[in-house]
Amino acid sequence: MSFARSPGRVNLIGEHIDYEGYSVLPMAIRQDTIVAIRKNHAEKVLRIANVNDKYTECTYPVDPNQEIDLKNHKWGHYFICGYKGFYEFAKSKGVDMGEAVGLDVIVDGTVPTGSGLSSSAAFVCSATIAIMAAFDVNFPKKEIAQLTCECERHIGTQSGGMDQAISVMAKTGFAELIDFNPIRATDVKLPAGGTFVIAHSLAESQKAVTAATNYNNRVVECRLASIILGIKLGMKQQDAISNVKTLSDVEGLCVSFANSRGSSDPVVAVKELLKDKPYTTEEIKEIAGESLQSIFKNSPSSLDVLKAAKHFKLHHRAAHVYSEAKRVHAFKDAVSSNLSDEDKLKKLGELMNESHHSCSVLYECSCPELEELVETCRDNDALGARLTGAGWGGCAVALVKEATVPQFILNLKEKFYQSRIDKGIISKNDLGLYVFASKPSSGAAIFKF
Ligand code: NG1
Repeated sequence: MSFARSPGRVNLIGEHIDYEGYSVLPMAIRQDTIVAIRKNHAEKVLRIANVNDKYTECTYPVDPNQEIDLKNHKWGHYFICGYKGFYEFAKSKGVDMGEAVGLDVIVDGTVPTGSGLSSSAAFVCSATIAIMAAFDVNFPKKEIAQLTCECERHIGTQSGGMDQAISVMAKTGFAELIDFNPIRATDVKLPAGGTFVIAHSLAESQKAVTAATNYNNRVVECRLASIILGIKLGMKQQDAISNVKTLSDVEGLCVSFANSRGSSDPVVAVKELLKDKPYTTEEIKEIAGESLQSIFKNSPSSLDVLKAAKHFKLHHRAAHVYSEAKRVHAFKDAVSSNLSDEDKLKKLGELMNESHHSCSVLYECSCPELEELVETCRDNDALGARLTGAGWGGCAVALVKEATVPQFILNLKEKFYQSRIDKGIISKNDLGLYVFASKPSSGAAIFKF
């Protein structure tokens, strides 16, 4: 029998930019998902049970090439993401897996679901690592981070890779600056005297279910924005469509354009070259010289986005991505600057507030409950507060002076949660699950018996 654990995470800054190739700055939290696994040679089936009986047992065939039924969402699908991804990766490495065998699996977890704390990545990572342990296969952490990101895409979201990277590579006591292409983690020691408090807005964010209108919609909008920027900055239509995948691919062109205007900020190009009003499908087709269905013909989840979308807010999305990417580096620079710890914390708080504003106004991934919660945090002396994770519900993270944390949490209970307790939305006894302080925790681990 083997056990694997993988933590959830809170993203401190750098929202919705990992899939555009930009660095992000999360830390692991202590809440995690644990997967117990053993081979079952008697039955050729994957049997996936959960300690919590809210999640009923799921069974799947042992075929690693099975399709995941995305139209019929089940919690066990996340295990299959790990299973499929593991086999694909093992095959690419030339590992001979022989004939598939049955697996008995039990899952337990403390990462709140639909909360922006990446319960999905914690599950996919612990599942994948548990499968590695069951088959006695090991890969380096960086490869596991990349592999688990690809695993999670089997659920139909076009994930960027932040959550799996931090879940696998986190170290106790440090947040991590995560770079992509290739994945790399740099330890970030946060200034003394500040604590991050995580608070749930109590609006559940069902990322996989709402992918076509929310998460994947933004991925598609960013791709369209980058193609149009590429074309407007001199690329041939076909080259832009074939070669430009993310806003980071055209950042150099945008910066050169900004240079010609006496700036180095790519947002200058966004402001001049992408119109402020939303684009229609026809307008984009006209500029790109190709229909959107044809541009995205190889991505079924993007085609679902096109079916659901009325228009595309390219200017706003690109302005968010480029400005948020800069804030991540400003955050890291402030941490390693010569400022006093107090001034560092003040600066980090300001950057978090700016990030929230950009997520809310430009990226439109907030919701009324998150707005109220972030406002309540700031009214109660948080140095900064912002939504964390994909948004559209889930958690906010607030930076609070360490000495005031107990009072801050009490104030949130009174000003945000009490009315929800009165309405029966949550029980008073469960409050500790919805609002808590968190220190940077450790990454994934395997235990074998
Ligand atoms: P959460 O909060 O776990 O839904 C998602 C993506 C990240 C990142 C953030 C937004 C997955 C597994 N995670 O996080 O990669 O893009 O949104 O910054 O899809």
